[in-house]
Formats: sequence, C-alpha cells, structure tokens
Amino acid sequence: MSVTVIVPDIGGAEGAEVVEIFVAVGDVIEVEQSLIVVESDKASMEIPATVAGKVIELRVALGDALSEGDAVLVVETEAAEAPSEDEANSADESANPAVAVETHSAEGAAKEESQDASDVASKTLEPTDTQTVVEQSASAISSSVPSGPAASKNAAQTKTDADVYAGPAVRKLAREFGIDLLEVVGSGRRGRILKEDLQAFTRENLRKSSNAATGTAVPLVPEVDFSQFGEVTIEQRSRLDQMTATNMSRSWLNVPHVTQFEGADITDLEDFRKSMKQEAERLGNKLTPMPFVLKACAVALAAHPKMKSSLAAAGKELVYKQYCHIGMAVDTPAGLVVPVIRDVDKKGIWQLAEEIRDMAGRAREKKLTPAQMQGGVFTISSLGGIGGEGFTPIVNTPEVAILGLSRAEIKPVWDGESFQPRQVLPLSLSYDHRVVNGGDAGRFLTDLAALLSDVRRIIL
Ligand code: CAO
Repeated sequence: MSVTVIVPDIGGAEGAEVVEIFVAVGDVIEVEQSLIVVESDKASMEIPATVAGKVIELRVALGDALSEGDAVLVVETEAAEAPSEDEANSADESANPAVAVETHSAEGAAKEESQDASDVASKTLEPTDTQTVVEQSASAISSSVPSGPAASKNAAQTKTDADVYAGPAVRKLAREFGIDLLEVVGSGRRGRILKEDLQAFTRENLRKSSNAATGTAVPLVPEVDFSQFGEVTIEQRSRLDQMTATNMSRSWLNVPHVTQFEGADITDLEDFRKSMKQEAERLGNKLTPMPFVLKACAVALAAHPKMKSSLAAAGKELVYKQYCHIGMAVDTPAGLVVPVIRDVDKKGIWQLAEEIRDMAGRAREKKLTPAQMQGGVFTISSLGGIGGEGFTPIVNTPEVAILGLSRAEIKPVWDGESFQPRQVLPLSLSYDHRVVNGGDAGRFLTDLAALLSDVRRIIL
C-alpha cells in the first residue's frame, strides 16, 4: 500500500520554503523520522514521517513553497490495507499527531497524479512539539514581513515568465500595469501569485519612489565584488538569518533607540545562588543568574507598566498589558531565536530555571512552536555566559524595551570608607524613546538593580 505524507497544519504558514530534504527515493524511513525542513517568515519547521516504509516518490524539491495539505512524499508501507479513519486517528495521536496521511490504491494513484495537491482530501491534526520545530528570530519577526524571502527572488530571476505560478486574471492585471511577475513574490498556496500580491508590490514600489522623491529613502550600500581583492567563498544565508536582518533593520530604522547602563551589585545573590547549587543538582535543575533576573524584571515591570507597553493606532494610543510574558534571546547554530516565558510574575525561581533550560533546549533543537515565540512584553538578551563588558541591544519592536546582560565581574566598589570587592552585573537597557523617556528608563533600571542587589525585595 502506498501512503502520501502531506504537510500538516504549520501554524497557518502559506508558501513555506523547503530548505532541507533528509530523505531520498529508496530510503527506508521510520515513524517520526524527519523528512524535510520548511521555513516560513516566522519559523522553520521539521516535518516528520507518520508512517514507516520505503520512500517511492519524492514530491518536493529544495525551494518549493509548501502549505498545509501539500504532498511531501509517497511511502510504500507493509500494511495490508488502508487504515480506517479511527485507526488513522489513533495511530496519529500516539505516534505523531501532526502529519496528515492519505492512502492510495493502485488505480487511485494514477488518478491522483493528475490532481493538484490542494485537491487531495486530507486529515490534519493539531501540531505538537514533535512536529512543529521552530527556529525563530525575535518575536517581532512576524506578521508584518511584507513578502517572501530574498532567496525566492533570486530563484525567480533564473526563471522565465512561464515558470511563474499565477492565474490568467492575475497575469492579465500584471500585463495591464506593466508588472514583471518574476519580481513578485506569491503569498498563495505553493507560492501562487494573488491579486493582493500585485497590489502589495505596487504599493511598495510607490512608497519607494515617493521616498526617493522626497529624499527620505535609505541610501543603498553598493554591492562590492570582493573577489577582485582576493579569494572569497559565498554562503547562502538561512531564511531565519535573512528575516532577523529584516526585522533588526525595521526596528533600528523605526525606533529611536537610547541605551542606559547600570551595574547591579549581585554579590549577595551570587552567594545565595551558589549555596543552592547542590539543591539544584538534587532537583535535576541548574541555577544561573537568569531566573533571578527574569523574576526581578517581572517585579520591576509591574511597578513601571509603560516599560511593557506597545504603541498602537499610529502612535496615538499606548497598549498596557496586564500579563507578563518575557522573551529570552537564545543563541543557536541556526541563528537568533526568542522563546517567550509566560506569566513570569506568577512563577517561582525553580520553575523559571527549569523553563529557561527547556526553552533554550527546544530552541537549539528547533522544537519550539510558533505560539512559544509570541506574546512577549519585554525581552532579555544575556551574553553573560559568553563575555563582554556591555552592549546595546536592539528593541524587539513592538515591545518598547529590552535588557542586555553582560558578564558579572568582581569590581572595587566604594562603600564610603573603602573599596570593597563586589560582584557587579552590567545591565544595558535599550528603549523606544517615542514611548519611554530617560526618567522612566532611569527609574526602572535603578529599581531593577536594587531588586537584584537584594533579592528579598522581590517578595515584598
Ligand atoms: N555573568 C557571569 N556568568 C554568567 C552570567 C553573567 N551575567 N550569566 C550566566 N553566567 C554563567 C552561568 O552561571 C553558567 O555558569 P555555570 O555553568 O558555572 O553555572 C554559564 O555562564 C553559562 O550560562 P548559560 O548561558 O548556559 O545559561 P543562562 O541561564 O545564563 O542563559 C541563555 C541561557 C539561553 C540565555 C543563553 O544560553 C544564551 O543563549 N545566551 C545568548 C543570547 C544571545 O545570543 N543574545 C544576543 C542576542 S542579539 O544578537
């Protein structure tokens, strides 16, 4: 019996690009084995197998744009007959609940060949951690990314107009407006270009020419052929890295940044933390300064709610959030990812320590779901385990502030009579000066440093 594995619900992402293929025709695969990785604007997700068997057909190629329901590959299984819907349900739930499966008879297969993948009837269950594996950038890297990746554009340049996936009405409209469809990134199923894509393309071009006319356009950095100076190698950047770059630029260009510095005396905190080391080991946990900083931030944010607000209605309104989900930048081989720790204000230090390890692990193994990277009100970026005296983090817009942590060091601190060796944690708070004034930031950071200097204040 042959079974087609199709793309499950991938968090609503349309046209996610195939960036890795782990299997080939003839391979024998196991249930839950990773088949391919797709990258959307928000995340990269591994699609695992739901059935075991031999791959007899690969339906995808690198660069393909996939959406829910698209076929990935066909597997020859040893099962005698197709499972009933109930069987398929229970198998999916116990093995890997996220992948939809379609079974074929020999005659049906030929018929299905001629069908568009979107017509294929499928059954899709909710995504889970084992299916939706995510590498992601700052939570700001999300909805407002206007079009597809630069990589798609590059690929488009090598195509002809006939290779473009668009309907006759869209082609006619493009001809009427003189739009080169090769330059348009399709947001529809399998990268299909929709009327809305033409509108967005035209709007963007109008905006660019109007900026150029008024002199407000950002001058482009000219391309340099470095090979004229010596040998070079060129690496294709991951979609995640490209999206991070776009979002960093967006934040940097839209947000007037100011960074304020402070040193928190964490000598007592460190004494306490080290005294808890054995207990942490007994609990199978690990205590770094991070959970204490998270908790102290939650307390300081509650006292300074503007620091976790966001601008709305084109700057006329400020949204105050009554919840406290905090993003934590995680350095992964695939790029920068920001999982969000929920309800930090309601959790204790042990639980936060556990969640930090769990989220960092998931981020590095690409096992975060999109939901685990959304909803942050404030971000912490810790380079304390890596080193450095200080840095100026970029605000994870639409949040209005981000805290950078650098490496704590013993420093001589004057106590009024003599210098004392104290462990000082360098804090750097970058903020959106459209919302946060220097006074707001100064008061917040001073309170935060005081909380970290005497963590008993956290429970007051
Ligand atoms: N000063 C001194 N030591 C510190 C420290 C600090 N500020 N912060 C952490 N450390 C120590 C820890 O105690 C630990 O030491 P031990 O193993 O001896 O206890 C060691 O450094 C490593 O800690 P860690 O980095 O593994 O754990 P963490 O809880 O501090 O941080 C995480 C977790 C996920 C934030 C971190 O691993 C990480 O990925 N940091 C990078 C974030 C980043 O890239 N930011 C930049 C984004 S903008 O490009």
